Amino acid sequence: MLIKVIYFVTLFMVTNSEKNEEENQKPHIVFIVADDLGWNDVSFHGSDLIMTPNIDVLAYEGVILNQYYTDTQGTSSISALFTGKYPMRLGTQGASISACEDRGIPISERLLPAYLQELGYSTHLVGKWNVGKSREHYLPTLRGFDTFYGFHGSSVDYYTYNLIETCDGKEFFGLNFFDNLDSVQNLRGHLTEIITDEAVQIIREHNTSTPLYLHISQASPHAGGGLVNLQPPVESIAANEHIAHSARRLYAGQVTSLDRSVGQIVAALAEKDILQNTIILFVSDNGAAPIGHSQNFGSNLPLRGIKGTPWEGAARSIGLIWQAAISPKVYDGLFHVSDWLPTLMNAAGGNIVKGIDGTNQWDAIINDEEIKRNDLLITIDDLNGWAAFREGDFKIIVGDVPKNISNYHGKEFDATRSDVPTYETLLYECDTARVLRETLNLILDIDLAFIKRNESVSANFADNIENLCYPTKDKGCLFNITEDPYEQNDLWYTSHDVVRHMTLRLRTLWTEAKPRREPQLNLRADPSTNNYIWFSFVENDEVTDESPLAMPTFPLRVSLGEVQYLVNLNLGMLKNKMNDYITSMGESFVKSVKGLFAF
Ligand SMILES: *[C@@H]1O[C@H](CO)[C@@H](O)[C@H](O)[C@H]1NC(C)=O
Ligand SMILES: *[C@@H]1O[C@H](CO)[C@@H](O)[C@H](O)[C@H]1NC(C)=O
Ligand SMILES: *[C@@H]1O[C@H](CO)[C@@H](O)[C@H](O)[C@H]1NC(C)=O
Ligand SMILES: *[C@@H]1O[C@H](CO)[C@@H](O)[C@H](O)[C@H]1NC(C)=O
Ligand SMILES: [Ca+2]
Repeated sequence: MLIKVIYFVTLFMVTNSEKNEEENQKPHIVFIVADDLGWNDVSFHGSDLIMTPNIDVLAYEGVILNQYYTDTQGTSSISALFTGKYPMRLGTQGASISACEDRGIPISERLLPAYLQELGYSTHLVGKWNVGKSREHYLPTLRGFDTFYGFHGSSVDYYTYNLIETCDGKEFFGLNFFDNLDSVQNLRGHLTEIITDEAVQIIREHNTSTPLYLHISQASPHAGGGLVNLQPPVESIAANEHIAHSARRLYAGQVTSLDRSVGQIVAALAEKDILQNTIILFVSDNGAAPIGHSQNFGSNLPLRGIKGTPWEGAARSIGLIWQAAISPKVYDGLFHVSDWLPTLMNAAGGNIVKGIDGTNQWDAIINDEEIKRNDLLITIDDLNGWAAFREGDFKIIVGDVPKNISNYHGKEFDATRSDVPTYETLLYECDTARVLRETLNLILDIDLAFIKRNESVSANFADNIENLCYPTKDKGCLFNITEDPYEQNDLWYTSHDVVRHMTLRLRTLWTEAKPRREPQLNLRADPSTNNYIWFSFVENDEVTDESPLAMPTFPLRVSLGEVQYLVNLNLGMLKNKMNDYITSMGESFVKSVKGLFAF
């Protein structure tokens, strides 16, 4: 009897102290980034054709970020993610870094992995980098990642791991896959699976006495490394046989393999017994390219535009947060990609990072506290000459944006040729649902899931392209995005004060930008001089002789109304300043001006 009591007491103490340890431990962070995955390409947003049950279960059991804004391309978005700053402050705005270009996130910047490293995290990057590789000091293991296994450039062939890029009219090609600083030879298999296997391996081998930050930056569903575009694993094509459009079916295969990868990662976390203490994030770095450069046959519908443009289809991206303890919801606050740094720092118990554009959103999301962000810079692209800004319900776009990339693209992808698989069944049976059920006893409530799906689905979309606004240098576009997420009803002529206020704010941000020059393509990057392996081709301390640039003029001509607004605003501010001054001076002011009236 006594023995039993002692046994129980000991057991109790042990469990209790283990529990405390667990509670005191910082959360593990697994950050999964998809490349060029469109708004319409996950089924939790309502896509009926491409099924993403593993991703969807995380969305339904977690927080769907319904107004998650990235920038419009990979380099710009990911540099904001890692620095917490708008890319235009870093010279990483606009078109992504080319493989022959000497550019990267300036080394004066401190990146998210370095901050987390300081908090005791083991930090690992698997997959894509593309925020600088021309110089060695730009590479991930010199920027805060303990390990790196992946590729540097914008994309890679899914089977040869080559990157092909045209530099000054010459076609360069070579291996683009690395283990820390070394190239990796003898790889076999499909890239998505290689990346997933490595991520799973890192989870298995992780010593859980330190918190884990695992950043998995998938290539999928980006088009392949140059010549060959859509390269899904063969077996994932079969899952999409109901899709009639050939290229769309191959694209869907890429998404299917990405979705399975998410299930495998969740399962590995459960196997390691750390799922209950892990924050999982799943996002896309920007919208899809249904047409145009790096076309992948993804779809942003019903949002307008394609990757690289200032339209919602490029910048309003897929985003979700899952954590065992989180109450499921759709978060409607504005969230910008630069918010991850301060938000995750908060989640990890770190200090507030100052001097950044990102806002800490953890308390708003987790504890329903007040939403702190009311505006965000969507994009400034000085080379193309356009910009977009969001404040409250409104979005303003200025600059000349070509019409042929500003419409609703990819409607033809929706054709089906046979019955679509039953969504509910896929949801119940996928790895993520099974693992959550078996390890955390979380049973998916399908009714709630469908309510959430409906909330995040874009309803009432009419493909009305009759009177769409296309911005020019003389007139921008203004939309109430809350009411009109499809950017169909231009309010430019009916909301003068909003237009003037937002133009002024955007002009101010424009003047704060670090200008970019046209990419200077350096032929020293040629991999054929290095056994067909891409490499860093500029010395860290090499000084490039480039004259300073000035920001081009703001891509909207000043109107009389804008000048009048500015004058009124300044007069108003002057009046307020005078009032403040007089009030603050109080008695002494009265004394000093009394002399004036001494007659
Ligand atoms: C994990 O790390 C802790 C602290 O550094 C160490 O004491 C322990 O031996 C490690 N465990 C394994 C399995 O390596
Ligand atoms: C759009 O039009 C421009 C100019 O006419 C052309 O250069 C470009 O290739 C077109 N883009 C697409 C995606 O069709
Ligand atoms: C979701 O929307 C669809 C289509 O509008 C509707 O048929 C269905 O009843 C809705 N489901 C829920 C749970 O609200
Ligand atoms: C934008 O539209 C929403 C939905 O119709 C409306 O509630 C809101 O008042 C509008 N915003 C402004 C500032 O007019
Ligand atoms: Ca991308």
